[in-house]
Amino acid sequence: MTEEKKAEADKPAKALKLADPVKASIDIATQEMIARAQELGVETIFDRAENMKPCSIGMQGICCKNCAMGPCRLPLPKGGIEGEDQRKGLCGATANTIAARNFLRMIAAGAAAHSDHGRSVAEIFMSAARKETDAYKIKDVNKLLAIAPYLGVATKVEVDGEKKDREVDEIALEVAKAALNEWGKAEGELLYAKRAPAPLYEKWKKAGVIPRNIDREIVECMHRTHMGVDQDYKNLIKQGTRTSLADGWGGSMLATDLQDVLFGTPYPLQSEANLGVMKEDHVNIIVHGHEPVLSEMIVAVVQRPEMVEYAKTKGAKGIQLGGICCTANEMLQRHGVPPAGTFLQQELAIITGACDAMVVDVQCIFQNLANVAKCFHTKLITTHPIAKMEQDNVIHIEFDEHHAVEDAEKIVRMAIDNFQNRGAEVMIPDHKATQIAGFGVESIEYHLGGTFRGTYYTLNDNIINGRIRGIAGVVGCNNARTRHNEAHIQVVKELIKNDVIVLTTGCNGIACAMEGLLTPESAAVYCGPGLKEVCETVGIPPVLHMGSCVDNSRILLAATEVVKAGGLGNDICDLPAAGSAPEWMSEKAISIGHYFVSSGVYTVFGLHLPTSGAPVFHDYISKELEKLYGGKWDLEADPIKHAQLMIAHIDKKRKALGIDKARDRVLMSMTDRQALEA
Ligand code: SF4
Ligand code: MSK
Repeated sequence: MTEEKKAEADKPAKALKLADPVKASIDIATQEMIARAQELGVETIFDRAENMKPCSIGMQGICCKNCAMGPCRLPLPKGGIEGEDQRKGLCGATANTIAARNFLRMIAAGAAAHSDHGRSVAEIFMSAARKETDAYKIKDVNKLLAIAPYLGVATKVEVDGEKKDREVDEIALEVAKAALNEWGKAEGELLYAKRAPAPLYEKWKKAGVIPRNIDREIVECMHRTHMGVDQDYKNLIKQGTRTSLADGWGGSMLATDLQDVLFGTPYPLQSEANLGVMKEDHVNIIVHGHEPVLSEMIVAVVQRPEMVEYAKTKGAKGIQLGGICCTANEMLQRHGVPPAGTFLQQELAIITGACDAMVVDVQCIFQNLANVAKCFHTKLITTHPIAKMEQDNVIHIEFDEHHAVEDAEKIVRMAIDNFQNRGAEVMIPDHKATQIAGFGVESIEYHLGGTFRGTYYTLNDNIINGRIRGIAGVVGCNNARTRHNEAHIQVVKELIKNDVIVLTTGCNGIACAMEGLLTPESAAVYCGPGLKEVCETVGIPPVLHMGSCVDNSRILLAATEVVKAGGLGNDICDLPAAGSAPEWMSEKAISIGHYFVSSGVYTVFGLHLPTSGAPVFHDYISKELEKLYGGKWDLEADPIKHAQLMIAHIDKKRKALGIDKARDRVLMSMTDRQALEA
């Protein structure tokens, strides 16, 4: 070791920097809990973000580690270079090829996560259809009958020249088989692709991007991005399109549909949100992750009188269930279970000292949860065979649909038994907000429909007459590189202020709930006059929570219904609509963003995109793709400018539809009206 290195090694270790709670989050409960964690000496993601900065080359998408000759990093040299072709990896891969390959791998991982979730649900659906389990049954027969035709399953049978209803059990079994087949069939195309508006389906057909089966598209992404295979960024992203469509119109849509059939289609209900939903005198169980299959059983078990009694024998007043991330959203929309927070609040739920068990399944789960749980009495329970943790304080109770109720009982009893082990350091922030959640394609039709029957015509009418300026899908994660929830809330408030109705999912939905934007009353405070009038007349919030990450498929179908209702063009890209993920972090967000774009939606991401180091590829996805599918990517980190870009796009579409003048309507007084009637 040189003298210099020795001196460096002998220096006392630097103290880790701590996050400033107010700079880290706009949410008071979160600020309080970050401060609490620091007081207790428990490190959180907010502190880690202060001490480790991201790699700027990776951030721009121009680091390739697809073979052992790399990683090859291709930053633009200071002062620039003479020609783009001077930037090459060892094999000659250009920045565009590398960024496109990385982008494709993100889409593949995101699509895999959503679709594997869908596959798990389809497998349980099959068990239910075969009656191999008592825990799961067909709950929503209407939804089953609604989706069966899209999977090629007849709901009627001809007997003696007469059409008769088929047995539900028979239909369920065929739906289960047809659905599972979508992951690996040898021939044909994704059946749900035909649920898209016909012109969009034709665009996909012409471009050759209709998915063949879900798994195949993901596998092909991995093959094409292996060293020395596909080297043309346009051809690479074509496969990215096909894979993302296999996610949005495939794995995710199947997950949503089959969950609705098994657990019930969501309808609006009241609940609360934020860490304040936890109760000091109750056993608190937090479910976290994405797959609702075990949590559905936990919801049922905690409501049993004998469980509540058991909790009382341990000194608790009852059992309080809460959630984090999208398992929370799944439980919220069907049962009203309140989310205790977004992605960035998962450690904080344990730091309250009142979390008796945190039950995790798959996706978005910090490995550091185990380290935080070690500092408290919390039982951290992994439940999925594909998602274990290495730390020895983590308990693994593997979920099996054949013993689903028993698994849930074991977990709930463990949490109850743990109530007595709480330390003195309980601190639950006193902040929560009321929300109305549980919207979907069906309930929008019902709530915004006519007096006597559900329809999308009334929604379309309000868009055409300009009361509603347009529709925005604002979705996605938190990202510790930016102030928690700030961009989510600013983007959404700017949109509704300008009469744009917002459809939300994922952590954006939870963030909006925490901010009080998911109540009909919020319309009077935050909306422009047109949207306010609609919300007050119909009694809906200006921000409609549509569920979890896989439920972004509900947004695709809602947009399709708007097209079908007429008067706003023939395709999704004709609609005055835009998409947004202001604080994205997950590979799933890239897959979602890309299937929105490929379905005709102008989609703006916040923070940064991993394409900025490859300007030609970046231009291709943010300009040229629009010619193929009608949608395109955009990037804007500033939340207000971000929302304004979406509004400008909405106005452009209104103009193209010839409905831009409707916004100039004069609001008539009663005297004016009487004069007209006379
Ligand atoms: Fe470098 Fe090419 Fe290997 Fe990538 S595939 S690491 S660019 S040599
Ligand atoms: S949970 S993917 S942080 S939205 Fe679906 Fe939130 Fe993003 Fe996970």
